[in-house]
Amino acid sequence: MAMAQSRPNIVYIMTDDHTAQMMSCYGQSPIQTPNLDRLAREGVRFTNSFVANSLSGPSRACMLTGKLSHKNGFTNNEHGIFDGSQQTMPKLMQQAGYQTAIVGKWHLVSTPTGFDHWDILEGQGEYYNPTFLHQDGTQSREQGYCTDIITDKAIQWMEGRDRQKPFILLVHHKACHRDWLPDLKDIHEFENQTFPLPQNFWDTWQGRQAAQDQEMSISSAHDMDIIYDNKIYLPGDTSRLSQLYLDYVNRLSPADRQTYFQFHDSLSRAFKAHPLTGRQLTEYKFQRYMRDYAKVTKSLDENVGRLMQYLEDNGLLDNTLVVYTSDQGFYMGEHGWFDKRFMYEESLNTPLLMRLPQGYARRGLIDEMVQNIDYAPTFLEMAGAPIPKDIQGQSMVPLLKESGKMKELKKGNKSSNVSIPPHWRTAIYYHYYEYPAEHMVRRHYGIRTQRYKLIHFYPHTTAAQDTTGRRPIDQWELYDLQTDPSEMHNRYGDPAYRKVQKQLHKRLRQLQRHYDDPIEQELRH
Ligand code: SGN
Ligand code: CA
Repeated sequence: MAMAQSRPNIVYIMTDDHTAQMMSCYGQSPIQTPNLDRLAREGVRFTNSFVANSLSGPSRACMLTGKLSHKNGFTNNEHGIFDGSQQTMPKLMQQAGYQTAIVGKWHLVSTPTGFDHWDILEGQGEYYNPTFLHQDGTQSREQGYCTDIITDKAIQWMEGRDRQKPFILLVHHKACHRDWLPDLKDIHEFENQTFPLPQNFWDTWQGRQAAQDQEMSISSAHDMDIIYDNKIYLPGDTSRLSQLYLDYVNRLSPADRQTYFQFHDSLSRAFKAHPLTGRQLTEYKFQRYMRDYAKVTKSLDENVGRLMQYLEDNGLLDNTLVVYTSDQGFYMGEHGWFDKRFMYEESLNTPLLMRLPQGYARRGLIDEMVQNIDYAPTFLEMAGAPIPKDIQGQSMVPLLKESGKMKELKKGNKSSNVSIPPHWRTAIYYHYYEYPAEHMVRRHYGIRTQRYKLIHFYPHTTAAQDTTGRRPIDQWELYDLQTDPSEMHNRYGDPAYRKVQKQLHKRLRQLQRHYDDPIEQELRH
């Protein structure tokens, strides 16, 4: 019993596609996220938090297993089915005496394993009156807005839990995933705000072939659809995605539908009265995109506040690790894009905040490079459970125990016996697989160090076998993040970077060997 009380609870909140550029605690954000800011203020904020494969299912599989995609088997959303019979963090937490639960987005096709309780969205899930799949095999359409419902379910489960045991609860939101449908109470928010264009919004992707070939551009009518994505729709309109758009909105009750269309019809009429073209149209789409995303984020922030309030009111805050992260970052117009997938900064990064339980003294910023394969070993160590040898991530516990004051001490006094991890990683490995697929981002792998990034976009088949009708791409890219943080200048082959390039190739090979990724050998054959 003493053990049960001393071990912390874990509330892991993971959103979908919420990016650091849209969180005020990360600076530069055009919107305020006061509840997330509070988490950052009272806890720690990671400045170098990365995913291993910037896509929903793969990212979730990395988190659940502590292993990279080629080891956990879930490399992409479109052809994968998560093998739930494998070792996972929730199963190991159960063995360690924790109660385990997940509510919200699951997105791994197979049924969750290792959870005492689960209640999940079907596939991507819906914003309005979403359908949930329950543990007893039934499903039901729930009434309300998905971010509120997922929070309600999280609170309900905590209310009914076994209070003799510590718990780990995964709260997986759908927000802020496409197509960014707001809670109706927020439908008029941000309408007077004009969002600044990122400085590389009009990027023409010179020297970057894969970037030229993507289908995630705000400017493209095919990639960002004016009806489906921007909700410029009047009855009688038909477009590629209008039916899908209506399917989602028509989940609202007739009264709510009226509220929704009252607002959107007037927008649509105004747009159609003065049709835009060219850059004006692209900028208009950008503003609509930003406003919708901001509305969805507002409700997310409020619901995080609600969950925190519950923990506080129930005396749980002091002995609970609260994690806030996303399944990946997202482009908010950088390079002219929405979506993710690329190994460029905005989608390789994922926000990470933690409010730490008693006994974990670190506060403020943590600059060490962490990755989503690190959650599993971190939670296991906190639970006092052994970390199996085949887990590829590193426990963040040593980073969380150290206090800022101790760090200062150590700087000035090398002999101090403060526990800063001496061998923390200085580079991360990335591998993205989903091509050919929606948004047409080529397969690639790469390494990111503190200053540089080396990426290899590789053809998924030989040129002769490529059935997509597109040119096969086999291109290396190198970025100097210090002089070119927006990754506009591919330095690969530049004589000024010859030495750096050679070194990065070597370190990349080392990482591939270390993580046992067979891709390089495969490409040679
Ligand atoms: C859906 C979206 C895509 C998105 C993928 C993957 N299209 O297919 O824009 O890239 O999900 O996102 S949508 O029209 O269905 O919204 S992920 O976060 O789940 O990996
Ligand atoms: Ca996602």
